[in-house]
Amino acid sequence: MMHTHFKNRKRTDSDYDVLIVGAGFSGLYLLHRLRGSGFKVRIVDRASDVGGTWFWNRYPGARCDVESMQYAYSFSPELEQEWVWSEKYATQPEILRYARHVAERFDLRRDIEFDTTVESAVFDESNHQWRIETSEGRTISANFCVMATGCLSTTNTPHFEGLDSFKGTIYHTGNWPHETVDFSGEKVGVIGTGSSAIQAIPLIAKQAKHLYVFQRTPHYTVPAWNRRIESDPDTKTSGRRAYGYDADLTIEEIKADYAGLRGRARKMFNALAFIPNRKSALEVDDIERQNGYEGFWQRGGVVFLGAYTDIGTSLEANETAAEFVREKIRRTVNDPVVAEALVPTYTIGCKRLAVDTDYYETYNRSNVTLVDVGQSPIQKFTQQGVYALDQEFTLDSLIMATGFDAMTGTLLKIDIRGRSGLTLEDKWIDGPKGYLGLGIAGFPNMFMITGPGSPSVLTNMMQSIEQHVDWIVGCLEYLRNHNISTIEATESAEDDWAAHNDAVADNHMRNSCSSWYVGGNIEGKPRVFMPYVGGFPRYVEKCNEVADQNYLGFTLTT
Ligand code: N01
Repeated sequence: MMHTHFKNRKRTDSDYDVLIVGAGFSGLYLLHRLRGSGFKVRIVDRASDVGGTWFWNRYPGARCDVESMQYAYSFSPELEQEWVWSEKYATQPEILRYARHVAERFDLRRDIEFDTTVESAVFDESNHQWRIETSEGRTISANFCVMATGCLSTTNTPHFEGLDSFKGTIYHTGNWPHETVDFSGEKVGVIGTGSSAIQAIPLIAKQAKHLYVFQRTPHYTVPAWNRRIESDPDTKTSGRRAYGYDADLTIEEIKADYAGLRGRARKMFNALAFIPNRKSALEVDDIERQNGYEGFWQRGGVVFLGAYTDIGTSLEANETAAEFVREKIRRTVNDPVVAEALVPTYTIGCKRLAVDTDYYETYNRSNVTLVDVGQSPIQKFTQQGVYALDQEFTLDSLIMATGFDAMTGTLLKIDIRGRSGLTLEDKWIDGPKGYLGLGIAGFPNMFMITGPGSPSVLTNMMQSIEQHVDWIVGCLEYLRNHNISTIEATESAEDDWAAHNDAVADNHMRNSCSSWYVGGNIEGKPRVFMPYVGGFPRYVEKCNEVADQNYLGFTLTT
């Protein structure tokens, strides 16, 4: 293919028009689109293969909590039709196979460098180029740099006294070994009870001799009711319903109108197609309310929060949903003391709602012990295990299910310097700031995909990724067509967007507890509600307006 380099009199030749950091779903699609538009593009990724989060998170039970038919690209109708998901919620190995299939199908690998970690990215004002240095000592220059680095890609291992002395094996769910790990006959400890732990615990409990779960805060989780969904080759029809969403469509029905499903999803707050209840939890009587919750519980999945319109906005309504789940926990867990320790008291949906298979049931097993460290933190590690509640728990293996330095951690690990040597670390000293989660004032020609200030993690990521990629490609084409050499968010646009973000997050239930959404899991991280909680449709409308008005809120220079 002919590459149409950016032509501008101020430019000296760069290695690439666009350097993309990250070969997850964002980077792969961006490479495909930009190459198709004639740009010279390169991806670098620290991993040895494509897949991003699905490359690293290989712990037992890892799967997506967005249904497979929706957690898939929509940009290629052929790809949509030919790929066959086997389960309602795809496992990590299946999603990774999908990412590899996409890389092969669109011949992406020839423009990706694996095992390449970006150490720094510095904007050179003399020629308007980014200079990217890798840990291997290479320098790459590019006119534009796109951070497709993912929202949950830097693991968090909290500091525990004596951890280094522990003689057993330590794992992190977010950086799991590629070989099979067998816990048979072992005493295993898990620290954390977020989404990762909730998926891993039931499976590890079946294998380990004994499992100790160290829980600081109980988490709400709803059942997945996962099942196989592929067609039955004998009858040529699935006969089985693929979806709890969208009127229980089968795979065949979805594929017959995939665009319709996507279109309906894009109109939804979280970019997921499902049929929410249009009533307030407070306008119906107790019986109707319980039935409503039960119906959504039986559908399974994160759409439970759509059981009534005001679960996210009214504390009183939220409490009715929370109490419904608390009662489920009390009825599932046999030991009332353990059940009560598993019951969360904060608003439901504040921390990300988890989706599970047999999580609460697992605490009825005789080889599982819940160690409630909510009131009294883990004291220290020893060679043999961990001290908590003034007792020593001896362990062969320890699993950190302690999450991520979300949304900003990966960007801040790279030494990013914009105009006049401004570092991103200094710019974000009081929390991340940017325009639409896409651009940052002081950092021209750099884009983020699903960055802080965009709906990202509050939506079906596939939809948000495609929307950002399409916007960035449209923008780069515009700049090329108008012979523009730099684009940079203005500080006033950034300030206005931050004020709007804060206003919508202010009274939202997602902002009513400590979570990684607000950086609450990382010591010293400024408390800012990072994703945009105004909903996907409103956000897309704003992005489109900005593009339609020749990138209003950005400064363009020739
Ligand atoms: O991480 P988390 P995660 N002592 O931050 C605990 C996505 N995801 O990897 O709540 C003791 O949620 C911490 O306790 P607390 C999804 O978006 C998706 O599980 O801070 N405990 C918490 O229990 C998800 O939200 C999928 O008090 C400590 C846990 O560690 C995000 O990734 C699957 C501690 C961390 O939970 C992150 O999930 C998996 C300490 N010092 C993940 N420090 C699906 O698609 C932390 N904890 C299904």
